Amino acid sequence: MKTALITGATSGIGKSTAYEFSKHNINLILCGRRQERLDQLQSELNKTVKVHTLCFDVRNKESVFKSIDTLPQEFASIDILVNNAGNAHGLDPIQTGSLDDWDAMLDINVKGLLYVSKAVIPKMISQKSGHIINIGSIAGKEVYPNGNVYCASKHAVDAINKGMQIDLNQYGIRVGAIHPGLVATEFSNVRFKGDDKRADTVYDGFDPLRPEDIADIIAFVVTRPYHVNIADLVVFPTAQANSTIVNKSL
Ligand code: NDP
Ligand code: 8X3
Repeated sequence: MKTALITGATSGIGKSTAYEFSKHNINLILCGRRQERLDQLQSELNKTVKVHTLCFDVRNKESVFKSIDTLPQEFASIDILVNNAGNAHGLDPIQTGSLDDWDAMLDINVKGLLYVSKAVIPKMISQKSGHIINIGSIAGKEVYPNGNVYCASKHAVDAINKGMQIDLNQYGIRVGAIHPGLVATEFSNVRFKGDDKRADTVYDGFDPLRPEDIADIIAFVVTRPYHVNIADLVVFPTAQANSTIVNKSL
């Protein structure tokens, strides 16, 4: 049986991926900052697969390395890493954006992803196999009004994905990114700092992607034969044409 480490497993895309992987008999290392949610997931999913939880903030490099370096023996080798933890913080023009929001997005979405990857990659190199899935965004392919720093963080994920593909090629490690458009998760609740009414308006009037849709695609990606690597994938809801064009009249 394979083992997957999923960051940001307490909500949205990461949580749905945990459920989807359990259907494919993939053992799980589930990460997030909210221990009670991790505990709940563990008690539900360990009926099907082995589940270990790691509660850390991806910004805290000591916690990241300590948690991953001291995994129990049965979870020590990691076959799949889903670099999913991340969020947008704020939606402001560059001239009025908050420094705290900028720090959060760059520290979590970029540096956090790097810390977790740096902790896991040596295991994959020594196994001469592994699969890293980086969750980017359409915001990593386009820049939209007021998206500035979030878009920068996701453009960085796109670049890191390509860099990993090049550098890890010699070890037979698969690397690929999935770039979703609008997915109805807690993403906008976080972006708008708990203004749930404003968050709901993002997904009003059209049929957005659901986290299960992305989880289904991630499961497809990891279950391809080993010689097949899905390297870069953009996924929209049907109503979406790009970052700014969403048909709300369907
Ligand atoms: P959610 O807000 O539902 O989930 C975000 C997850 O990230 C949570 O599990 C959260 O866990 C975790 N997380 C956030 N900050 C940290 C941190 N500092 N340390 C550890 N974990 C953290 O959003 P989504 O499921 O939508 O987002 C998942 C990924 O998908 C993100 O990278 C996002 O940028 C990307 N994405 C989302 C899209 C969307 O429209 N929803 C579209 C394109 C990409 P906890 O709070 O417990 O730590
Ligand atoms: C999330 C999608 O369009 O809000 O990455 O940036 S978007």
